[in-house]
Amino acid sequence: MQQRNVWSVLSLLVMATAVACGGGGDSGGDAAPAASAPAAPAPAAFDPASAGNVSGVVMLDGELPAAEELMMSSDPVCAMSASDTMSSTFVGSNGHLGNVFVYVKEGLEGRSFPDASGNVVLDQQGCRYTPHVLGMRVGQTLEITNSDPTLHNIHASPTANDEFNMGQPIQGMKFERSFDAAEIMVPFKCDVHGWMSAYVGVLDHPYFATTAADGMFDISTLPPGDYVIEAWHEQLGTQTQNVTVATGQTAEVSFTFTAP
Ligand SMILES: [Cu+2]
Repeated sequence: MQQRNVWSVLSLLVMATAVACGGGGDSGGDAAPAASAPAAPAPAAFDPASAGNVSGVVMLDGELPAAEELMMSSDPVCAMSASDTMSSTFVGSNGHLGNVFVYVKEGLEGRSFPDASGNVVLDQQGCRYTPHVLGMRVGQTLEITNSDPTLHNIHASPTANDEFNMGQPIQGMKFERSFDAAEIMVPFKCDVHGWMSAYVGVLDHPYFATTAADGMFDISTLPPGDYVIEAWHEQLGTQTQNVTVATGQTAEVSFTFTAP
């Protein structure tokens, strides 16, 4: 009995020694201090000389819905300064659709890009938000300005970011906000003028565009690779397309939404 206990203890010691030596790593006892353990791999560097582009057009299949009449008479300033039948939701002509946000949804994971330079402006002018659809970067400054001699109330209702709701009663007022997280899309409303809305796409990369009234968009200087491009419209939803971007080439992508 006594002898078996001795052997048990000895075998435990042998095992413990083996574990201790093995724990030193593959370098056979020449263990590196924990502090010099390799950090997470640096994001893949991107040489702009290797870039390609994506461009295309967003079409609307069917009739562009007529602009609805807005109840601007509730505010004489608005009634005087703007047409009350201009739609921001459906913009375009000849089957081309504007105010569609187009961006790289997948394919840039693990990359990092220089911070955005300059601010993005969302103006309240003629009792509308200008622009109606815009994109910006995480952390970039959004300047919200009031060009109208009337009270506007800027009410952003994000889901991934913090909500805010502030009045701008005086023409020329300006305040600044930024967003901490990517979000497609942050809706903006004016609580004073029910017809006023805007949508802000917040991204952690610079590859996005809003279609003009001719439906065209360009996303330039992309690293070569395979991407999923998404087109977003506030009422018609989203569509995606896969695209391969090659150095020095412009990949053409088009989207067609069906009119409501
Ligand atoms: Cu307003």
